[in-house]
Formats: sequence, structure tokens, C-alpha cells
Amino acid sequence: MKKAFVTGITGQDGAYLAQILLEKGYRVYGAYRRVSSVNFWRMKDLGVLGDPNLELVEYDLIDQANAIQLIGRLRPDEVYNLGAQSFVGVSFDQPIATASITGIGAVHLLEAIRIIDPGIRYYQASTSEMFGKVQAVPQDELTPFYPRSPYGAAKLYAHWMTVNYRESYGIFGASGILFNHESPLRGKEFVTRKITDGVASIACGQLDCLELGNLDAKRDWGYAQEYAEGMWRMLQAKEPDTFVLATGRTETVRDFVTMAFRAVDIDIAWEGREAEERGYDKRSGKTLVKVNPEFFRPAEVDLLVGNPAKAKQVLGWEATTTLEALCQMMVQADLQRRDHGYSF
Ligand code: NDP
Ligand code: GDR
Repeated sequence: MKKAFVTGITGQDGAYLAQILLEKGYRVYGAYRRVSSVNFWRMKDLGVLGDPNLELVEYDLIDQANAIQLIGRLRPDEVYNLGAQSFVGVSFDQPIATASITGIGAVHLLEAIRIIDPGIRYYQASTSEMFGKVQAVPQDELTPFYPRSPYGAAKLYAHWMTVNYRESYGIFGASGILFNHESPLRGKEFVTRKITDGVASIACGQLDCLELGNLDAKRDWGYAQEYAEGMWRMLQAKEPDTFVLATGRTETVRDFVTMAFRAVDIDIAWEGREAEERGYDKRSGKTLVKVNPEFFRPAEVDLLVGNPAKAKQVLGWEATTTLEALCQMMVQADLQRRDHGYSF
């Protein structure tokens, strides 16, 4: 039985990856950090919590001793490093914590692998945020990096260290440059889920108006479950390498909002510019979306759209869920949560 050690098990991708690995017959060691109240709702939602082949272990990415002890004791075949301070907005307020968790955290694991067993395969959760300021459209594995946030810079460090351990020590270090991927399990601070949760609240009469930041930002949004499968494929490849996972389609935040309201039969029209912009219900004229400059970032990534050709060719991986289907799935899940009287 293959063994996988997965950091960030309590996050969106951790839950989907755990499900995929368990289905493939792995023993999964899910690493979570100690918090005052447990946050296992995503694993519960997917029905993996309590699986006899899922063992939860306490782990903090900032603790090197913890990495050495756990990798030494568990001796996994594969390590997936999904844990991170992953919110770009917060990284501007917490640049040092972000560097420590998101950047150096990866090196603690790479070092543990180098010292204990260089044969352990390592997956690094890299990101399209490393491309940052637009250098080329679409972005692929050869596009120059230009991170625009402390988060992007920390991830770029972890990415290069993965490549460095691959080249210096022959470690099987794969880096997945994943573009935004979303799902009903997405955290509510991220824009797609903030929107679908807000739209569900408005549809149920629990909220009057949704407040957002930059509506012009363009993102390449895919479905998280498919991206987790792509991570696994990277560790099964013949050679360790770097791969872009993306859909190849980009849309604005504004378009995603329009799409989400359409899922509850509300037709939105837009008027005004930048901080004055509002979205209103065409039928009633009521304002349902306002721009709040509080949600703007000190530096923005304007346009992300990936070219996943290499992943298709080498890994046979392809995104198949359309943005319309994904948006519909997320709105429906948020409506259902309200029916059941809870919302995470
Ligand atoms: P989430 O924010 O949902 O999950 C992050 C996970 O990291 C959580 O389990 C969190 O634990 C854990 N974590 C945070 N700090 C620490 C720490 N000090 N020690 C141990 N664990 C910690 O992110 P996603 O699941 O969306 O993303 C997974 C990874 O992929 C992240 O590294 C992210 O940066 C990267 N990524 C994500 C993309 C996306 O669109 N989703 C795109 C590209 C890359 P807790 O629950 O306790 O907070
Ligand atoms: P991102 O995701 O920064 O791309 O990072 P997020 O959903 O936070 O923002 C996407 C875009 O929407 C704009 N935006 C808002 N964002 C948030 N969160 N809240 C708002 O109210 C709002 N209004 C407009 C943002 O300015 C931005 O342009 C995500 C994370 O999952 C990272 O961990 C991952 O690496 C990248 O995706 C790829």
C-alpha cells in the first residue's frame, strides 16, 4: 500500500486530494495544524473523515523538527505540500508569516526528504500568482515570473527551491503551477465563493447587497477536484518536472458575478466606473453589488490565463468542467447549505 503525506489537509485541495488518494488505495497521512477548534468540515463533506486509511497528524509547516520527526516516522512514498498562508490579500498584512509558512515551510519538507530518504517524491503547490504582472498571454512553463504580492514572492521561492533540490540532489520534486481552482469547498474569503455565498444569501433574503473590490481582474478558473487529480499525475510521471494546470479561458470578476446571479434567475446590469460601479437587478432596479475600495489590493494581478498544453501532452490531464457549470454547482451548494441551516 502506497503512503502519502499531505499538508493542508483541512483546506480545499487537501480534502479533494485525500478523497482521490483514498480511492486509489493509498494510506493517507493528513497533516493539520493544531487549532483551538477543529476545522475538518471539508473532509466530512466529502465523506473521507473517519476513513480507516486516513490518519490525521499534527503538523506545523514552520517547525523543521516536526518535519523531520514525521517524515522519519511515517516514511511516506509521496509528500504533497498543499499547506500555505494562501490568501493573497492577507499576505500584504502578514508578509513575514507568509514567507515563513508558504516559502520556508516547503524547504523544511525538502530538507527532511533529503536527509531521511531522497527517494520520497515531493509535490509543491505552486501558483499562477508567480506570473503576477503580465509578461505574456497565455502563461506557460516558460513565461517569466513577476510576483505582485508577498504571497506570490514566497511561492516563487518555494518553487525555485523545489527545482533546486531536483537539480542538486536528484530529488523527485514536481512543481504544479496551478491557476485558480474553485469548488463548493472553497474558503469564503476567496472571490468566487464570496460571490456564490453572497448570491445565495441575497436569494434567501438574508443579505441586501454584495460588496466587492476590483471587478476588472481576469482569472482562469477551473474545478478544484480535477486539479487535485493533476497533482497526483505529476508524481506518477517518469521525470520530475514543472507543469501548468489551467483551463485556457479567462473571465472578469464582474462576469462571474453576473453568472452567479443568473443561477438564481436574477439578471444583473452594470453602471458607473471603478469605485462608483454598481450592479443592479434589471427587473427591480435594486442595487445588489457595490464596489468597496477596502477590498482592493496594494498591487493587483490583472490578467491570468494559462496554457495547459504540456500537462495534456505529458500527463494526459485536461480541465473539463466549464465555468458556467462550476458557478452553478457552487451557488446550488450554498443554497442547499442555507436549507440545512448551516454555512461554512
Ligand atoms: P486553503 O487556504 O483552502 O488551505 C490551506 C491549508 O494550509 C489549510 O489546511 C491550512 O490549515 C494550512 N496551513 C496554513 N498555515 C499552516 C501552517 N503554518 N502549518 C500547517 N498547515 C497550515 O488553500 P487551497 O486548498 O485552495 O490551496 C492548496 C495549496 O495550493 C495552497 O498552498 C495554495 O497556496 C496553493 N494554490 C491554490 C490555488 C487555488 O486556486 N486554490 C491555485 C494555486 C496554488 P488551516 O485550515 O488550519 O488554516
Ligand atoms: P487570488 O484569488 O488572489 O487570485 O488567489 P481571490 O479569489 O482572492 O481573488 C481573485 C481576484 O478577485 C479580485 N477581487 C476580490 N478578491 C477577494 N478575495 N475578495 C473580494 O471582495 C474581491 N473583489 C475583487 C481580487 O483582487 C483578485 O484580482 C487565489 C488563491 O487561491 C491563491 O492561493 C492561489 O495561488 C491563486 O488563486 C492562484
